[in-house]
Amino acid sequence: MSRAFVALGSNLHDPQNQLRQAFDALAQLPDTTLVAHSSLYRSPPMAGMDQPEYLNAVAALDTALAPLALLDALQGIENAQGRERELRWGARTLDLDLLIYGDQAFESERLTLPHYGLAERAFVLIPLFELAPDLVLPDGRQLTTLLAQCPPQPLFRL
Ligand code: A4P
Ligand code: MG
Repeated sequence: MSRAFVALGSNLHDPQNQLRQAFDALAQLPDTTLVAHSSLYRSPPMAGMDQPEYLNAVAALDTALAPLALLDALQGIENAQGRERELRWGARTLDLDLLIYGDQAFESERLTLPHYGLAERAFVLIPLFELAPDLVLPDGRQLTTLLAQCPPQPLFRL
């Protein structure tokens, strides 16, 4: 079993319901336990894009699925909740990003671990801190250090 962290984001079609549905779907993945999920957080879209506000959260999983199998499963949940891929960074019903998988650092066309945006995104770091305040990344950086260095962003806990 490996401990994995998944970032959830939604800014279309009732985001709160999208995230609740996604927690249920994560809990039903094969060979996987949903250990915990964070509070939900509201924030404006990154980079001042003209889109509705986002709701974000992070989930902790214990899983026996290999990283690429877990990514397949996450994309299956996105698709089941009506995700359409048009624009990069476009508005979406549900985005599931695999943030961390155990202590693995991994780079391929389909999967980069840890997730490339982790360190710059308060809407990822703060809910992750709720679940794992002592987390250390595979490269040895501490979550608390990333949080201290993250540019300030508006974020409201529901
Ligand atoms: N991929 C590579 N590594 C990973 C990983 N660790 N986890 C590949 C998940 N996917 C990974 O993702 C594009 C490709 O990344 C996938 O095919 C996968 O093989 P996608 O989900 O299809 O497309 P995307 O979501 O548009 O791209 P991306 O890079 O996930 O978008 P971002 O960077 O997550 O930005 N503002 C706020 N406030 N909150 C948000 O949640 N989200 C975005 C999306 C923009 N602005 C936001 C938020
Ligand atoms: Mg994504």
